Amino acid sequence: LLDPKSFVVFITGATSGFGAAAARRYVEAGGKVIATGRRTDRLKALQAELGAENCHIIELDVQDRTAIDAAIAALPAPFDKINIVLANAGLALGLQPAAEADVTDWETMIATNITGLVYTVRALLPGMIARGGGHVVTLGSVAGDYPYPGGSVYGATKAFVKQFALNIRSDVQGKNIRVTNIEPGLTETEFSLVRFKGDESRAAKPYENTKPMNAEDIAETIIWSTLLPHHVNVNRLQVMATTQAFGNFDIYRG
Ligand code: NDP
Ligand code: 8X3
Repeated sequence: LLDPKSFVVFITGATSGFGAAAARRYVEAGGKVIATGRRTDRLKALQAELGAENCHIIELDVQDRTAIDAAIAALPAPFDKINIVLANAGLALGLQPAAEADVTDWETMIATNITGLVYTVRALLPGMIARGGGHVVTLGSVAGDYPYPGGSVYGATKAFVKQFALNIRSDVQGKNIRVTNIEPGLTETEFSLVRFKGDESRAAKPYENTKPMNAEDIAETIIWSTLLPHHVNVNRLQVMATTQAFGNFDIYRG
């Protein structure tokens, strides 16, 4: 396995859920992280917990391409030697049928999950190639493979992320860059609270009377995929809670 002490990990969406858990897990393993997100109070608390020598923080909205480029250009040593990008920031908004969905919700999901993610990867890839290698880890979802009612644009953004990751692999052939799309299923984070816009009782429903995965479970799969030797590339990693499986096709009988 690789030595995680050599890892410098740029994380989007490090204020909560998978991103925050991954920041803790990488620092625990001896790595350094650049933790980014919009909520500065959360970033400051994370830095206080992990130590400024291990955790550099940047307030960043992934929809702002100029800010991403400026933040990367201004990184101090040793945080400027990024060799892992965890393109994790993302969200689902709403669960209405397509004909009733709020179009601004769709726009926000596309602007974050697709546009923000490609900005992030595009900004960091050339530096990693110039430094001799690295690893791009993207956050897809089971929703990128399996359709479900109300998942129209969210699932489609995650299908985009999967194909983007696979296509990048083709482009970086021979450059010592690995690309992995992590595809989790039901995991209890702030994801559901965001999807249902702060409605705590609706947000709790998907996790009621069952055992979902938690952010630490996914952080473990993320770090595992990056610890494997350089000659091993996990293309896609689909992970579900043991309590989650597949349903029947929905046949309409009029
Ligand atoms: P959380 O809501 O707990 O975390 C989402 C993170 O994304 C937050 O840190 C948030 O930070 C950040 N974020 C959202 N919008 C922006 C933005 N415009 N700019 C920068 N950061 C942003 O959810 P999860 O940890 O569960 O989700 C992380 C990723 O995993 C997402 O891409 C999600 O789609 C995916 N996923 C989640 C699953 C689940 O069941 N939980 C399953 C499969 C995939 P801030 O608001 O501070 O900017
Ligand atoms: C998050 C999992 O099933 O809520 O991507 O879409 S799901």
